[in-house]
Amino acid sequence: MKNNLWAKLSSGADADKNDEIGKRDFDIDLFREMMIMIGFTLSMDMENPGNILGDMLVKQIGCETEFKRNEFWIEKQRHQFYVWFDQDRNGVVEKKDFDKNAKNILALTKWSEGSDMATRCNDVMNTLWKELKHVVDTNSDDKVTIDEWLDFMEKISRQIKSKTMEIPSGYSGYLNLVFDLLDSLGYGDGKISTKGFVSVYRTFKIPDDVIEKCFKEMTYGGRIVMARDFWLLSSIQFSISTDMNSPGNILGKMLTEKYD
Ligand SMILES: [Ca+2]
Ligand SMILES: [Ca+2]
Ligand SMILES: [Ca+2]
Repeated sequence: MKNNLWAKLSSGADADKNDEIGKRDFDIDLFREMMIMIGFTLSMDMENPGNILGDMLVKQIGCETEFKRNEFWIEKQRHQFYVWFDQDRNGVVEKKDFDKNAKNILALTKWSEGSDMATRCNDVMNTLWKELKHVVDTNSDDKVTIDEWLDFMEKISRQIKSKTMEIPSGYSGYLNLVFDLLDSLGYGDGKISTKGFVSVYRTFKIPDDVIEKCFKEMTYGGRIVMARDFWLLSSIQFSISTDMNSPGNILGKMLTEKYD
């Protein structure tokens, strides 16, 4: 992924100063992630002249190649399907799984039934289910199989890549909801804390120290605040990036038990 521009920029980096970052090539990776983040933020306002630069950078850095499934991508999506979405563990995803998912989120966050957040949580789950069913339940049996799920995520990944990080609305609503879930545990202050991050991923039986280490690495040793934009960026990387050092893939490695 490093082209001449990045090679030039990284040649000035002083490796001796980066000991605490360990194996990560700190300067160039941080710079690249920051650029993607700026491009992503700016791309929300297409009228902004600065967006042309952001758009160009995002295309150059993240979206320059066509999306292709690989083994790691399939493994991440299988995790999403079987652990996050197939709540009753019967091997297919149905409306009732989405209902259960919403209930679990309400129980974890203590958003009370009828509150704005609880209403949004239920709306997001209903919308995502409808979108999923509409896009990939081709045999219309109200069940989504793992193969149908992989098709859905591939369509999303292709759309994000071809349209410069434009996320389909149902999936975008879901990613934002997960941010609100992670943000609200600890303090609902617009950023994900280590505590919030640990309390969600602990439910997947991942040891606390592993989750803490992963979060620290994702946030470049705590240098980047995990605010909404950075979470969305990480989630997009989880879906499309082939860069194994990107925050989204660090998360992917943790979820698929490849992280140590
Ligand atoms: Ca199920
Ligand atoms: Ca089906
Ligand atoms: Ca928070």
